[in-house]
Amino acid sequence: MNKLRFLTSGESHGQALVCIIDGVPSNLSLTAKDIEGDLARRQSGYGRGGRMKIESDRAQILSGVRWGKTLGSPISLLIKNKDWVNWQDIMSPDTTVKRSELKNSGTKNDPELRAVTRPRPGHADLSGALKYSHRDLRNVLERSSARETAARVAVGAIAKKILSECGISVISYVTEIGGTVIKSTEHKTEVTDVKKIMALFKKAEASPVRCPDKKAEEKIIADINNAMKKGDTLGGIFEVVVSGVPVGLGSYSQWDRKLEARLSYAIMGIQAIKGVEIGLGFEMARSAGSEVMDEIYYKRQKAESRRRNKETAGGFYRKTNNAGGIEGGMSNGMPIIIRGAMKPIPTLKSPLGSVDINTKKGFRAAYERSDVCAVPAAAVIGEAVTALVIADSFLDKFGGDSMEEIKRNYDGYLKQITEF
Ligand code: EPS
Repeated sequence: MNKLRFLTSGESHGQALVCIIDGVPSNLSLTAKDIEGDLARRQSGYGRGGRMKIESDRAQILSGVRWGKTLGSPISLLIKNKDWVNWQDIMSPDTTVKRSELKNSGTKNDPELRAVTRPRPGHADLSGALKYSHRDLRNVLERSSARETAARVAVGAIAKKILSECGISVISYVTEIGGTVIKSTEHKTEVTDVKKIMALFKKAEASPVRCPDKKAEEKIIADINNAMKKGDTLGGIFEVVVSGVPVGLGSYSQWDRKLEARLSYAIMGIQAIKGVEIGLGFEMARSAGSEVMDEIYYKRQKAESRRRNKETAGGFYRKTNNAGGIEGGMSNGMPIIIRGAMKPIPTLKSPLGSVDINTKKGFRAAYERSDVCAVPAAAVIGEAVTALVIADSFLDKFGGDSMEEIKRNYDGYLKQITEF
């Protein structure tokens, strides 16, 4: 555990986001291009606000990579905030700047005029201010903002790269926004066919709301437009699928080594996530055991072909996948299926009741620029944090300092499982 460690830093309107990821093996091919794609995917999605028109996220690799290959040393990344130019005074780290000398003094960008004293219901604003003793809620909202997820997506792209070299892919799609659910049956966890899941993913990639069902997509876009007009916001559910996973990642032996536990932790760590399900999830609790346990079959030839595809539980297989690819805290060789439920964004145009922290008087909340729906982005972030946990579990099991060593260890394990 914790072979891969990372930290992110940076405020939403500060100069940049910074991340360091440690534990990436050497000789992994890596360039900034490998990270760019996911950063752009995270920025897209119908329902984002004006900020996404300002930013075009790029990760600059500052250390840990030489001539396109990782060194085995910590990798640090820098993602600059383009919006910073508009917030230099308000977000200045400099203590010597006098208000009178600030170029925006007296304008609407005046740092004092822009002090935030009205906490948004549902946001980190109030609890954060009380906890950290801040009189300007900006000191809370800048870091609690989902801007930080750009950094997690960047390190997640590195984790994805490790996994893809070992035949493991991590994809996502949106299954529900504002109560509209996709009708496609392929997304049901009973379905085990990776090709069908990949077809869903392809459709989601082409959808402005990452939704693989055209009819649902149209309704969702109309609902987002409606919410925008009403000054409201929408939440939803995304599903992340990991395929090509070998049996045996994670462990039953200790609570904090269980793969479901670690994945749930990572998904719940995304801003605005309020619920997680694995496989059939809550539906399982409403069913009889005989209806939902995935029965076990065996075919010798399957073992060989699966080994070639680097997707293996040996010759053992299931016809259903209600468990979502995890049993007893370990991957069982089936695709891993995890869902995250995102609440609607708490920054609303329509007024909600709150209390000013200075005057202690009630008010109807004021509006600042924000997103109406960020569920499509959350799906991409879900992929990133899932990839980080799976890559960490993979490195935990197959160890090694270089990609060559890891692949050798992995091949040996696949052989052992095939012959089991
Ligand atoms: C966010 C508010 C909006 C979002 C932001 C998260 O930013 P702003 O206040 O600058 O309009 O766009 O998300 C991002 C910047 C991003 O990169 O995802 C919030 O309050 O959480």
